[in-house]
Amino acid sequence: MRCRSCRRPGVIDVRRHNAAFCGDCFVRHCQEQVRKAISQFDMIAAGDRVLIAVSGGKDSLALWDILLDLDYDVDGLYLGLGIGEYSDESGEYARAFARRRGVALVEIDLPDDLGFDIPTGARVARRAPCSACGLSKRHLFNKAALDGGYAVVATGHNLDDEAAVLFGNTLRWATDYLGRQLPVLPASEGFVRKVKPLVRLGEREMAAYCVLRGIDYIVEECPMAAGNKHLAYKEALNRIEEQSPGAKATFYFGFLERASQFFTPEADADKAALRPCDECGAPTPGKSSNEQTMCAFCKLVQRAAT
Ligand code: Q46
Ligand code: ZN
Repeated sequence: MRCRSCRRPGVIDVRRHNAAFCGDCFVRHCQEQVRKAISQFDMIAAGDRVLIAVSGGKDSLALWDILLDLDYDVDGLYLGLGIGEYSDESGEYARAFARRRGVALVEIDLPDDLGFDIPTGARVARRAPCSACGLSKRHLFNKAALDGGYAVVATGHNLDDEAAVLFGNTLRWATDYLGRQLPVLPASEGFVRKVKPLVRLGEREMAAYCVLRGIDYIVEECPMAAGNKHLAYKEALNRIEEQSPGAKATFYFGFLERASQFFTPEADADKAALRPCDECGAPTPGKSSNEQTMCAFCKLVQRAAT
């Protein structure tokens, strides 16, 4: 197995590209894939300040590293979820990376700053933990970006994540979600732009990138993930990929090229119907009458406080 670019001995093969790479060329390959994704989907414009949501895991730290090396102006945002040791440890990895690269890390701690943790918040709001968590992340990442004057929020969702989410949404024909499943969600009233620059790279590639670059990250999965459907979809797609290398990329990019436009009108209509939350001002599905409009995040905070 020789490196596709320089013919030195390869250290990783990427079956999807039918290619192997040495360490240096693999790091360049990852940078190139991120650069291509950014330009293909117009993710970040010159001068944009970027806030990257870092979890302490391999994907977000690798993406932060790559964006810094590509000379983007990018600060990190770490959200402490209050999930026991998992959160304590993942925060340490995010802080260690920021120290090592000498970059800024904004921190929000759910228990300290908002008075609840994900396990408790989910229980009192009668939501699944990942649903309460996803809701909190979406709300707080957007708010932190608006408050800090950032143009873009970047997340470390990779090709495996996006293919698994697409698979789940397709199985349920969740047309509203399908209309929003894009690598870029443009800015609109009350929302900053959201981008996923890792869509051209898989999970295994991000783990290899971190090893080659000496980036320490939390290896354990979040304990709340056990048994969730997302993992089952990932496993199913991994088995398909094993048989047909490239199947995930064909599935995901084929959707973007040939199918996503059929679902965007529904998502656009949903967006047009949003009204500001009476509590925090964030756009939320509004009521037609004079009833109070409260966003799902404010409801979660309210329930968790009682
Ligand atoms: S952190 Fe949050 Fe994930 Fe943990 S509670 Fe679920 S959504 S699994 S990416
Ligand atoms: Zn609100």
